[in-house]
Amino acid sequence: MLVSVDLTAPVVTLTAPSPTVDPTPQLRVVATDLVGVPSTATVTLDVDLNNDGSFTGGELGYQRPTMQNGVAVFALSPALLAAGTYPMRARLTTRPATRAPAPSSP
Ligand SMILES: [Ca+2]
Repeated sequence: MLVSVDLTAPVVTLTAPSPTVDPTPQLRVVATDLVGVPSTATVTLDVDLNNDGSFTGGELGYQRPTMQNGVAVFALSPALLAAGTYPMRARLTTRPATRAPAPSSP
């Protein structure tokens, strides 16, 4: 038997069909937490479009699917433009995100 101890953030699991020929594959995000996932939790999907191992620019916040009761099932949108390998990750936000202002150049 596995015992998990909940000390930190909810666990977010992203499931995608791979390999697939579908440019808009159906994805599934499941968030689980011992005390329940807050109803205000939102999911942000990042897609590493150029497969360079980092998520930058437009790869961040590629899609923001709707989550209900800790589960989001959705088709990837916008569609992927070419065959390739696209690492993805899902992030869970449980409170309104606060953004630090971008550094300004002198
Ligand atoms: Ca990238």
